Amino acid sequence: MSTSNAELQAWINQVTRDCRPDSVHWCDGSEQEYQGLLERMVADGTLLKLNQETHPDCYLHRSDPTDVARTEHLTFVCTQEQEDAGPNNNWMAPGEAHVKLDKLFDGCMEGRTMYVVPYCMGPIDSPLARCGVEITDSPYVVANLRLMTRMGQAALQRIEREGRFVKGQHSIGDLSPERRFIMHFPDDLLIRSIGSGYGGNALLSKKCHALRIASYQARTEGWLAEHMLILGLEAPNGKRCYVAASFPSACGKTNLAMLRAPLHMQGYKIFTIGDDICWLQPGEDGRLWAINPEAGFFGVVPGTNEDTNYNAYAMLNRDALFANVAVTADNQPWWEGKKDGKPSLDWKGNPYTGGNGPAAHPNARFTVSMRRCPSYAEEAEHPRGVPISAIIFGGRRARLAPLVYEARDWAHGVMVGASVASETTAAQTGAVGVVRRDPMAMKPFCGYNFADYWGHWLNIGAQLKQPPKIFHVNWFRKDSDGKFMWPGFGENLRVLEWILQRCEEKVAGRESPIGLLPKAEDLNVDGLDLAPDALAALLSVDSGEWREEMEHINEYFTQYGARLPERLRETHRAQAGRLAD
Ligand code: SAT
Ligand code: MN
Repeated sequence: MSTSNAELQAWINQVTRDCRPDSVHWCDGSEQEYQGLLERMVADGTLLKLNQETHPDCYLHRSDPTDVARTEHLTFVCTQEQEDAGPNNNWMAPGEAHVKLDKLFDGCMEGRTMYVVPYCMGPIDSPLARCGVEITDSPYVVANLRLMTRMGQAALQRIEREGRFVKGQHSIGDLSPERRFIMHFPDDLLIRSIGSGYGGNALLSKKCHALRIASYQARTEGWLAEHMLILGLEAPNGKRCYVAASFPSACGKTNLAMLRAPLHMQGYKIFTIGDDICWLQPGEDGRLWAINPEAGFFGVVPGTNEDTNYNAYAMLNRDALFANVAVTADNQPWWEGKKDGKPSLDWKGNPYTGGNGPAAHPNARFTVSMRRCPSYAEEAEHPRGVPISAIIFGGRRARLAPLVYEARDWAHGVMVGASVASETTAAQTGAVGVVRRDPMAMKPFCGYNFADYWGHWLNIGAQLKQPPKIFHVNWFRKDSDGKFMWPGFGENLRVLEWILQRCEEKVAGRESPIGLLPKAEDLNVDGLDLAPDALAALLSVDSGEWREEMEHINEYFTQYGARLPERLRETHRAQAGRLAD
């Protein structure tokens, strides 16, 4: 096969010459092609068939044990000037990066098939959607892309019509962490990734394209590429509004996006539009419109059950690809938090003894098409997207941050987002539970200098006649015994209810130096088993601790030097002042 797009054809010819695959396969995105890939992978052991009676069309992939999470220290943004990548990114000069990568890619596909995968991020006819092509030697990556993106013929046609696309060159190489790099060349709309077959490192459409390259592109084109879920919230009166919410990896975006109303809040319904990435653009009507560029979910498996995420659990018994879960004696997938069955083999395929760490890897993942989600919303296919009423920022913080508060205005909201901190999780290689600054949950994903990114956020806000209200939430506050103070999961709907009421101006808030908090009587806690005083603690602002926090935020902002927008500096100063009063 070939393409009428000369740039694409030339690039494919070049990569073929360099990587020297045995054959080249252009992916058309058909069901037949998908089934063929699965069969081939079952035959060579890349995939294991799970119990087809209990889990039809479900498969398990066991990663190389050194390749189970994103590797941020091997991820680079290669702009001409280091300053443009900013202190928030690892940087390498493009020339140096290409020399390194050329060596690693040289002949790396010998004996393998090279797949050419055209894909579209967003509904195929959406003006907000953008296309890309991933070249990979991993059939496992291709199968994941088929579930996660609109991939194949239609995407290629759009590329041929438009002429513009992001290039992603990927090889699993030899899977060695010593020869692993995930490099971005935003000026050339190019990604080159080698040595990993894991999600965010290898499914280049996701974090590499839809966040790092897209955020860079969005800055010049006047939109935002964000690490956010999108949900539709339908109130008992039938009115629907849309919320975009940003949390770091493995902090519950998928759970919130698919939340099922608990018994006492049956009038409410949540519809899922996206669980990880959101592209936002000011509309002609002065509102902020959002699309989900993806077509599937790549979610954390451990902890998922009927209670924590009813809808996700319901998706996991058909047409799902699992990575790094354990299996039961009758070959069903098993993970920590699953309520039935018991593990027979752990995620590495060794007999599970109980003494050797968890049975499933804590970052074990599922890949499943969005259409399999019971709460999936048709609006996910609307070319113009959905209008956003509220933006939520959040992190995982045992202390300090209240359950929920509302920013005073857009600029203050940008400061709230820019100051987010969160404890690290198993989604990235390295220590778990360390608090780090993770502005807008984009620390690992912003493709350019954060200072410029915050400036861009401020500019976008200035264009909105009806900007969304901005909130901050923290489901993860702990008491002095280390126990979570808030039940989380489905009960988070209570907080969404308050947010909705604030958007509709149905309730007033309580002023505090950091923003508006709910009045205790406005947050529905009926039937909740909260410890005495827990609600007051969850909704309290400790001025002393917050004064310290403002110092830390100031130190963090100082790294960005003169590039930090003055407006952000002022907003910080004003809040520090309110805390001092
Ligand atoms: O591997 S991914 O980057 O796609 C998942 C995550 O860490 O958010
Ligand atoms: Mn994510």
